[in-house]
Amino acid sequence: MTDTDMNRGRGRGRDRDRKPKQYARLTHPLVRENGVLRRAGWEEALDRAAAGFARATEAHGPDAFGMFSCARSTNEMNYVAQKFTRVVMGTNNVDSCNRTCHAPSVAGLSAAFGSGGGTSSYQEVEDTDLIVMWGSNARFAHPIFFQHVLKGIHNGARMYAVDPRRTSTAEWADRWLGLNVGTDIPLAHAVGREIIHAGLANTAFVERATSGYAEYAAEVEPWTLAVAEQVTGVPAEAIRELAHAYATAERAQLCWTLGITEHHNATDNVRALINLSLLTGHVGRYGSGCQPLRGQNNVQGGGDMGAIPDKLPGFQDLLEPRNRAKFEASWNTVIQPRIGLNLTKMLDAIERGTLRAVYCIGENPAQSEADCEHTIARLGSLDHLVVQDIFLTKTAELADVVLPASAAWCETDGTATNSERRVQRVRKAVTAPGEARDDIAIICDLAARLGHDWKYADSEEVWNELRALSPDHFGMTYERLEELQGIQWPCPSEDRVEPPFLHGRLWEKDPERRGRAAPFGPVKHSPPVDVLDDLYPIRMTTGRRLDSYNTGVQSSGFASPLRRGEYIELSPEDAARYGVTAGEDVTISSRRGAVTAPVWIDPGLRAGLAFMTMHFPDEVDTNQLTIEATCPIAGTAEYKATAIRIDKLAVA
Ligand SMILES: Nc1nc2c(c(=O)[nH]1)N[C@H]1C(S)=C(S)[C@@H](COP(=O)(O)OP(=O)(O)OC[C@H]3O[C@@H](n4cnc5c(=O)[nH]c(N)nc54)[C@H](O)[C@@H]3O)O[C@H]1N2
Ligand SMILES: Nc1nc2c(c(=O)[nH]1)N[C@H]1C(S)=C(S)[C@@H](COP(=O)(O)OP(=O)(O)OC[C@H]3O[C@@H](n4cnc5c(=O)[nH]c(N)nc54)[C@H](O)[C@@H]3O)O[C@H]1N2
Ligand SMILES: [Mo]
Repeated sequence: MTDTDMNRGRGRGRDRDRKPKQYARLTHPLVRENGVLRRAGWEEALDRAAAGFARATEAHGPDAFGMFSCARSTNEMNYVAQKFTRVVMGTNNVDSCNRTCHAPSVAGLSAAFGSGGGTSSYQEVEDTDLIVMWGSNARFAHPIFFQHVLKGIHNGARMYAVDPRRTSTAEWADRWLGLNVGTDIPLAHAVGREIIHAGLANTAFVERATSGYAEYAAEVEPWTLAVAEQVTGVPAEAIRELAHAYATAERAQLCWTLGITEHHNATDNVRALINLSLLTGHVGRYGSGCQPLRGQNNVQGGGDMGAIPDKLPGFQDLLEPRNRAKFEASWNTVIQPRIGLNLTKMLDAIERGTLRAVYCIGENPAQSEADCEHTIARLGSLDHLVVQDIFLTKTAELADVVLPASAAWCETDGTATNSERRVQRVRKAVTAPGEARDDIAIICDLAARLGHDWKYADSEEVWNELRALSPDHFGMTYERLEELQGIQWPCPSEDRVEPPFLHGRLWEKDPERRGRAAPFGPVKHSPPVDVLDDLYPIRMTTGRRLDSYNTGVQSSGFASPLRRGEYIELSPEDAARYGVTAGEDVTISSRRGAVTAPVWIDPGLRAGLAFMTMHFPDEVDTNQLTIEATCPIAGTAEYKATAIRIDKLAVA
């Protein structure tokens, strides 16, 4: 029976009566007066915004300022936003929602390969023999990439899906490995051990291109198929099959997303997967690679442009004095020689009272952060909050000044960078409504009020400034980007394009290369922080549906006959066990809070596993339930593992 059959008549009728919140497009600036936001002119709003930043840093020093930059906006905008933070405000406290999703991928890839980018290209997924989708529901969340996956399957590739839920992506796989939430390291280690014991490791590659193999082999040794079956819930024979398929494939793509990265030990999870590519040599050559599918349209670019606390534009290390000197000369400034705070740490610093003013561009942390009531209290305690968005979000409702921006994807010129590191042009197709203005123009007007007169005639001028400072982008003129329909980084030369994959050096027979070997990460299993017990016996994971986007700000306004609102999705076994039926409202409680939502029965869920989205926070605020346990290396929260209970509503 399909889930449509199981929920027939329960969802649609009910959903017709539910009216999702329609967000108002921002058409003019707003300022807070006597506790409420009122309409203001641009001059007044910009004066107030700039004065508040100046007050906070004059009283408490430059690190009292923090920038949340926008992963939906252009590269050029992110470049200007981080320059504003470093040059005008004098701090490295700049970050974006990369922190809530793929910061662990960047950290893990950087540790192994020295670069945080996905190692291969979309075309290679069509030209490969095996695709492993690990903790990724790409059919819903990366539909364009999934078209390449489908072509790969059409061309003969086999596919494995590793996900606690039998997702829409898993439906396309040759085999679905339904593991227990938070047991990816045991599974990956058992795959690695099996590869070693079956004599299928690529020993020549391991010897030539990697380091730390002995420690890795010792770490995986206890993870026999039988032990792993017990911990992960995946049959030993399925683990063995995956190990043999991956190790014997001529070419293999290992793709992962938030099922791996939204955990308290996320960077370790990423390392555990990368280890498998090192063990088999499935990296650094055409058709084989490690591919974290990035979330927002330009979250890759935001990081590349330096809108992160530890890197300068072009992903250049901030702690390297030569890098700082180059930017200091160009920007005529002194860059703080200390790594700034990431988004997670900025929120902590607000609570400590050391961070007093935030400039939030195109982010909605009041609804997207784990344990969001806590985040709302923190944002509410700021001396000064400026929100620059295209809609009046819940975060904007907390602001002192709200600045209306044009939407980067259709009302602005610039470039954006996708998951395969391809920089592409975006063009202004329509004019922004009302008085809404370009993100870059707004930032520059604030910079001018704070004593920095930057004049950029257009986005190309910003891009050329970046190109001159970033060797990886130097060869990408706007003209070439048009002509070649996008170019992948690295692109150091104006007359060449580089191979579509990274780390080909790992295959070079270069005696000098030893020092650049890719290290294995001998990581250990660590179960989810929010433990199951008699009071909270159900494991809930959260994620996405095809027809809605993140906190719903950009997607709840349009009508879709297919879309249903928020539900608590339960397995048929759990619905029977707790005596609840499809469509019935229940209370869902965690150690942080409680919400009410109707039940949806999903036969793709195993007993003990529940699912909710984050798409309808105005109706059901899922993040009141989630836990703030974060990865110590990357700062990402464990959105994927909450302990909950469900209760029938008391009859009045
Ligand atoms: N339609 C749509 N597309 C989107 C978005 C959207 O909101 N809507 N958001 C964009 C953004 S910001 C991002 S970051 C991406 C995210 O894209 P995905 O990461 O693909 O999306 P999710 O549904 O959050 O999580 C993926 C899967 O992880 C699984 N999972 C949960 N826990 C575990 C675990 O412990 N181990 C393993 N192996 N798997 C686990 C879940 O069951 C889920 O199917 O999507 C982007 N694309
Ligand atoms: N429970 C749970 N929570 C999660 C997750 C999960 O899987 N489960 N996933 C996490 C992940 S991966 C992410 S990325 C975050 C997302 O969290 P957020 O980034 O906070 O949420 P969004 O809804 O994507 O908010 C994007 C905002 O950008 C604005 N915007 C869009 N385009 C532009 C533009 O061009 N200029 C400006 N100035 N603004 C613009 C939109 O109007 C919107 O308000 O949520 C995280 N929260
Ligand atoms: Mo994301």
